[in-house]
Parts: sequence; structure tokens; C-alpha cells
Amino acid sequence: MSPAYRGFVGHSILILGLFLFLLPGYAYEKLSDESLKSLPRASEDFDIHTGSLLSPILRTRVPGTEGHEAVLEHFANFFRTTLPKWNIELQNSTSTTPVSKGKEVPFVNFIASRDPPGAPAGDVGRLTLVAHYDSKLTPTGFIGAIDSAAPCAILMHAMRTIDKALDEKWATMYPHGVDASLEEVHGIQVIFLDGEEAFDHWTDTDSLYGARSLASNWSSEFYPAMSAYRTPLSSIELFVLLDLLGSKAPHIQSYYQTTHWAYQDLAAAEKRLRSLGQLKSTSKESWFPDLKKDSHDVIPLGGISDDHLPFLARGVEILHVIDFAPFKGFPPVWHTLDDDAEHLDMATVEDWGLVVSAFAAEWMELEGYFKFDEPTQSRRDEELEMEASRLNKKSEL
Ligand code: 1BN
Ligand code: ZN
Repeated sequence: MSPAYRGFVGHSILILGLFLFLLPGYAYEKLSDESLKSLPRASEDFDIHTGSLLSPILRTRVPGTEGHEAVLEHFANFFRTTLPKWNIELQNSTSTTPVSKGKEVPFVNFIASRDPPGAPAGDVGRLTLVAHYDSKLTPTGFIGAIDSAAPCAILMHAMRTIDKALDEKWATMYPHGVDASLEEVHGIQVIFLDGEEAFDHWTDTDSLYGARSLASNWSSEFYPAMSAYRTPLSSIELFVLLDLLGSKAPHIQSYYQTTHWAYQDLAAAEKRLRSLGQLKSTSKESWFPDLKKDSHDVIPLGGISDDHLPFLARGVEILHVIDFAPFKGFPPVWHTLDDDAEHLDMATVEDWGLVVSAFAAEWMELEGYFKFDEPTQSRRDEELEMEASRLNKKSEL
């Protein structure tokens, strides 16, 4: 090989390497097996009767009612007491509905965010994790355990899991505060959206009340000139919407080519946690059937109507994590009175807590910043039980 040709090849490899490094999905470090194994399970906090995270959401919470207000208060209390470094914001709007007889119904979106210390809000790109917290007006008494009480609790648990690691990381990285002019700055936010459900039947105007208001607001609110981002909407790095999670053996498809890499990261987290024996649920098939697909084979069918639509329409990158299988549809309890606490598959709900924690931790590049206590005896017993049940299953095959 002539020196000139060798130089050309070397140069090309360097450029290709740089290109791959800059591609989304190549940007962050995986959690080690040790970190994955030490992620806490929500366990009793997801108890459907007494659990501090989930049980207060397992009630009717139709916009404008007492149950709705109580659930909003539960979110505020959780962040105020357990995650006091998070900034809480409420975004209010009102709208008439087909059943409100001309009266305005209040909708309140709950937003909790955490940015590195001292970072100007307009300079922070945020991983944005979303679920809706309102429940459907009909059938009367509808609880919406998978729709979406469990997804809300899963997000609360995941944020509690990574909170201390964020402290550690930011104290190490930014001992004198952030200089946003020198580097990209990443934060995280959770949005509990209101008014997702239709009051009568699903139309463009009778659905997504909270999401439509927030997306519109955030696209017309401007950060100061010279900020890294123009609007709160453009500061969303990825909008991850959880919906209809908590049934056994979920089937999560990949809907968008441009975020297929993020889908694969979430799927990889589930696969690794399962092979490390950390998941309690048993399911013959992968939760993520499109894991091995190439992004070009993700067919842009337009996806499923949900809270992401007003954001998608404004160019936000979306990962829609919803349990839906072709030919089978949504879980059988969907929009029925059976979507209640008793029909949740608790092993699956807890496992989602781990999978979402791992995904968020990897996104925020928290490897090396987890300092968990030694596993408790009950955690060790639980792991032994899971190992025994896995061995049993293997010998049955
Ligand atoms: C999801 C959970 N959705 C409502 N609750 C959105 C939806 C409504 C999806 C109608 C398909 C049809
Ligand atoms: Zn619903």
C-alpha cells in the first residue's frame, strides 16, 4: 500500500469513527452488570393497597374532580419530600368538553425537572419521560390501572432510583457549577399529562387536552437570546411516552425510524436485566419484538393516537412505549372496569420500574455514580427465589 493510500485509508477510518461516535445511540455508556444488579425494586412501594407510590393513584381521577386533585397532590408531595432538588411546575389550561354543557373544565399538567446545578434553563437538553394521570369518565368507576396509574408510579420509582447518582455525577463533573458555553448540558424531566382521555368519544378535539395545551405553550415560550435552545419544546431531547403498561407479557413495537436506536436501548436494558436474573416476570416472548429490526425496516405507519401527537407534529423525537400487538390490540382490560388494581401483573409492573430506571440511568450516563447499600436480606431472599424459579422453568423445558 502506498503511503498516500495508507494515509487516505487512515483518514477515512478516523472520519467514520468520528461519525459513528456522533450518531445518536453511540453517545452514552451502558451500565455495568454490577450497577444493573444493584438497581432497587419498588417492591412494597408498589403494593396496590398500601404502597407509597402506586396505591394513591389507584382511584378515579377525572379532571375537575376530588380524586384528580388528590392524585396531583400525591405527585407534588412525592417530589417535595422524596426528591426535593427537583423543580415542580404546574401548567394550567381550561377547555369545554362535549359533556361539560358549555362549562370550562380545568386541566393541570404536572412537570418535575432536574438540571445540573447553575445551568441556565435554556441551555439544558432534557430526557423527557411522560405518562398521563387522568382517568376516563366512563365506564363509571373506571380506575385505569394500566391506563396510566402504573406508568406514573413506574416513572416516580425510576426518578427516585437515579436521583442520588445525579447528585454524585454533577458534584464530580461540575464542582464549580456548569459552564454551558463550553459543553452540552443534559437534564431530565417527568411530565404527568392531564386530559388524555376523551369525555365522549375520541376525536381531535375530545382527547389530549393537556398535551395539546403544553405542546402549544412550550413552542411559543422563548428562552433568552443566545441560549442553546430556542424553546422548552426544542429542549426535549427525547419524549418517552409510557402508556398501558402493567399487564403480563407486554408487546412493545418500534414506531419511529429516527428513535429506533432508543427503542433498542430500552429493549437491551430489559434483555440484560432478564439475563442477569433481575426480573421477576416470566414471559415466553421478548417484550420488544422489534429489537433486532434494522431502523429502515421500522414501518412508519403513523403510530397509535396518544399524548405524543401534538409534540410529534412539532418535530419532537418520540419513543412510544405502549402495549399493543397486531391482531390482538391493546391489553384485554383496556377501557373496561377490569382495568383495576387486581388485574395488574405486579411482577411486570416492578420489572418495568427496573427497565425504565436502567434506561434513564444510561441516558444520563450514570455508570460509576451508583452507591447502593449492600442488598438487604429480603432482597437476597428474593433473588434466590427468582433464581430457583428460573432453574425450575429450565428443567421443565
Ligand atoms: C391510550 C390509552 N389511549 C387512550 N387510553 C389512546 C387511544 C385512544 C388509542 C383510542 C387508540 C384509540
Ligand atoms: Zn385510556
